Amino acid sequence: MSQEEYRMPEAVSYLNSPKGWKSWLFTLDHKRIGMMYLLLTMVFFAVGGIFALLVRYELLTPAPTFAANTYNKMFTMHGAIMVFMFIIPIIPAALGNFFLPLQIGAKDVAFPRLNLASYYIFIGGALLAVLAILLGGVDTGWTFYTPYSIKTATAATLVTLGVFVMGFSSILTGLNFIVTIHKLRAPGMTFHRMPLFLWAIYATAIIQVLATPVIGITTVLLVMERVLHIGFFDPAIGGDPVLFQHFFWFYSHPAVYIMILPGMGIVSEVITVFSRKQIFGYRAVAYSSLAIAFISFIVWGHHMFVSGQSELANLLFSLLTMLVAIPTAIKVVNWTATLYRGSIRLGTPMLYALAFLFLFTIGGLTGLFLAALSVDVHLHDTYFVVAHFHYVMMGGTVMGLLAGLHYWWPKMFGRMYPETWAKVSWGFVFVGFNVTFLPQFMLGRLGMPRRYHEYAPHFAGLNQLSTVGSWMLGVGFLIMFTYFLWSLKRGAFAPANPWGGKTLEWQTASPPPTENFHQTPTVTAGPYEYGLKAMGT
Ligand code: HEM
Ligand SMILES: [Cu+2]
Repeated sequence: MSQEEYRMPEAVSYLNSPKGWKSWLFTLDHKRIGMMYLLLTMVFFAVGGIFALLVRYELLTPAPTFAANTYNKMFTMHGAIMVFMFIIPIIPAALGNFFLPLQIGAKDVAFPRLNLASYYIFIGGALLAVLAILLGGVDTGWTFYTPYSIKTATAATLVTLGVFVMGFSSILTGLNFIVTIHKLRAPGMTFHRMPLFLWAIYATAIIQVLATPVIGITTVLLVMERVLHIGFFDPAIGGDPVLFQHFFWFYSHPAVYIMILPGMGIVSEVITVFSRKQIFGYRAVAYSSLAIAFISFIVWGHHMFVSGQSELANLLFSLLTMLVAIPTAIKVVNWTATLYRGSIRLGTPMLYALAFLFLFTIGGLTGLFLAALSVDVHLHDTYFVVAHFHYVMMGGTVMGLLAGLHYWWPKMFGRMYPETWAKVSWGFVFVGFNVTFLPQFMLGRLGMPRRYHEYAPHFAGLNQLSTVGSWMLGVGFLIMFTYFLWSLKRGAFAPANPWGGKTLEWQTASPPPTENFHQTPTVTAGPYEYGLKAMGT
């Protein structure tokens, strides 16, 4: 197996060969496509972040600052952009695209042209959404609940069409990944030698393929109702608004696992490599991804406990929801057991992985509160729910993403980032996150509803704390943006394997050549065999 320890500055890699912007826009290289996804989704993260800061600014004081309509648009654009244009696509489409072929020892994904097409389909859908923002935005909330979403005069048609189009990108990417994993693994790379990131990507891809069509159909029905006045959801013309909620959550609950599973996959990689120890319970961690994917399809009704669905449905959905805690806890316990007596290095990727472990656990446990029927009646539509899903989506997925971004940055760009600044930024992000969202649990428990632009004066203190936290988060991300940018030009050249990883992406140069490996690697051991006869390093 070729082993290029140090890259010379002038070395040829996927980044500089071939040259020219056209070679990027029409590339079939999974690494370049992944990189283009990364750039785009990061831009959306920034835009969504600005809307978040505006929302928190409104809530700094109990009295209104912006008009109610403006506020409605701000939280809708924040939620819709973050969910559909950032957190659902980013890990699979950017990091998954980049690292799936590398980690199985392949030259590319199974269908490179389809991969590029998926990217442009995503851009097409995103453009529709951006157009909607330019035309004044949408005010329905990211959930587009009927009957309001049928009546609103804002650009709901465009946004839902955008979601429809972006859905195709997600489905096709999932399909591509499933086929790639089945067909293109290097000799010796059995399923049980696959890195856990790929098990997570595989489980995610199954959800992408099976669940996304449902949101596609739902948005089409909504648009048909808005444009052609066919009564699907509006009771005034014979429709059923609760039906919309069923359709919406039948996709959107599995979608929360499209968000979290890839983050869990990254955490499995990082915790193992930074503990220099075999992962505890490899198969349990791998299969629990599939179990989570399966269970995610049968719990959607937990978003609808107070919608008037039958008591029996409530009972069953409550019970089924609690089941998710089992495979989830299996993962958390196995990660913790991996840390036990490991030789732990607290590099930035590990700090983010530990943040994930801590924050995601809080998010998951508060999910169980919400899954308990009597408790949810009190907490539904309060800030408690907002805090819960930010602990899982930001405390979980975003921390996992940042772990992955720091872990793989040297591989992707061939440069190191400045470790001290990365740790400073981590401090701001971690503390800022908790200052922003911990008070929201308390606000919710005290009864503060979500989506209101003015509130009772006795909620002011906790809200101010939360807004200050959002500024700390902003500072943390600005520092991160700055050192990443700096590193692209000035960072030290990265060795092929800076962290001592055992998976295949570390066995090729940093950044990798276009064809990934000069010779197809042959795999003779599992991905984390520290202390045993190692693969390479
Ligand atoms: C241990 C696992 C989890 C359980 C038991 C759980 C349970 C729940 C329940 C019962 C609700 C509904 C609360 C209500 O509206 O009254 C809820 C809301 C939500 N959860 Fe979770 N959850 C879990 C994990 C996750 C994960 C991993 C994510 C995302 C990565 C997530 C994202 C959300 C979102 C986005 C909402 C609210 C959506 C909205 O109304 O805008 N949850 N969760
Ligand atoms: Cu759910």
